[in-house]
Amino acid sequence: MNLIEQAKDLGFLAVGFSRPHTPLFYEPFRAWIAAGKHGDMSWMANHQELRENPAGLHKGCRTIISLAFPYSPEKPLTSDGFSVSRYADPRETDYHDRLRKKGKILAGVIGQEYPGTRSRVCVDSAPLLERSFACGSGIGFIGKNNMLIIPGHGSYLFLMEILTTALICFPDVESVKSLCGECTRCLDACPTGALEAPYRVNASKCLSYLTIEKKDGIHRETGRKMGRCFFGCDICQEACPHNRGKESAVVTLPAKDAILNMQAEDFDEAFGKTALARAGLEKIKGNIAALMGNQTNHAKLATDPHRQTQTRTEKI
Ligand code: B12
Ligand code: SF4
Ligand code: SF4
Repeated sequence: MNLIEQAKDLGFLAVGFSRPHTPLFYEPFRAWIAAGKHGDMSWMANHQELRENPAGLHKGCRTIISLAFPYSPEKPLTSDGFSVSRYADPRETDYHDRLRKKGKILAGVIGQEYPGTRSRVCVDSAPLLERSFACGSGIGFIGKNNMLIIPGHGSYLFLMEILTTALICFPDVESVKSLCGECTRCLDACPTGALEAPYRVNASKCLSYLTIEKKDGIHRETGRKMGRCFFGCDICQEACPHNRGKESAVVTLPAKDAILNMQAEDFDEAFGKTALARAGLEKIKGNIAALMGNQTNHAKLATDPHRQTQTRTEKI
């Protein structure tokens, strides 16, 4: 089986190729950082030279392969109607681990097709502008909500890249035309105004950032805008016509009070291997408290040993 056949066999939706040049949207990225739109995610401002010149991430890199992998469009619900983002499906192990395993299989295929070459798999783990490369490789377009959208599938997908020293030949890339047109549904739907303009997310206002990445708790004012979702946010994707017809939901979580009463061991046992572990139990409890109209306990959050986000680093 060749690389593309094997990728499809492993469940990938699309495969695209680029050379390791400056990413398509590097300048808007730089402006985004300069304007401080990355909130407390100081790691986003690091390694700008590598984001500009991704060849530095993998010595001798000659091809970047962008791959898109779908996740379930079913919204995960608690038994009493609260929810988390679809990407954090508690039935699945964290996508970083799942995709990395698949990526390694594909790297093996490349090694067989191009003996003597080396490949590196990246899933959300390196200073690499993944959406820019996916868009530049012709697998989809970037919507005004910033999401990489594949026509006919939508945006409920993860991105992964394989950086390889193999000089893979590919035809001239045909870019996918934007299908946003005059639509502004995502901007209109965003409850916090984080989508300040088309293609411009102010991360520090984004519920995904506030409920997962931000170290401090959430203020009551923001809590009111969270609806019933206590981890991540899918609102600008739910509003998008390219995800239409994917509004189903499934109960995969215990009731809210059961989560609030969990001890660290219970959480580790139930969700330790899922994407929910990134925020940690205390952050999740704080998020629930915030959407219920209570203030978060900041002191407790800062010392939660189960929270993974405080030391996030990107591998270079
Ligand atoms: C930091 C980060 C976040 C931050 C900041 C979000 C953001 N929009 O930047 C926070 C925590 C808020 C976040 C939230 C989410 N994230 Co996130 N995140 C990342 C990460 C690590 C870096 C993104 C980045 O570089 N941001 C900086 C901005 C400026 O760059 P950008 O997002 O690539 O946006 C580009 C476009 O705006 C474009 N652009 C600028 N001007 C213009 C003009 C035109 C005309 C066009 C076409 C494009 C364009 O240029 C930008 C720079 O390349 C990536 C993984 C990676 N290494 O790329 C995942 C990633 C982007 N996230 C992902 C996901 C799934 C999410 C959430 C859906 C999770 C959730 N449900 O809660 C939300 C979506 C929020 C949103 N609407 O963007 C996926 C996206 C998959 C997809 N289909 O696009 C990624 C790729 C992770 C992965 N490997 O799958 N995320
Ligand atoms: S993820 Fe939610 S808060 Fe963030 S930009 Fe989209 S709608 Fe707004
Ligand atoms: S909601 Fe409309 S404007 Fe926003 S990404 Fe989807 S098609 Fe584009």
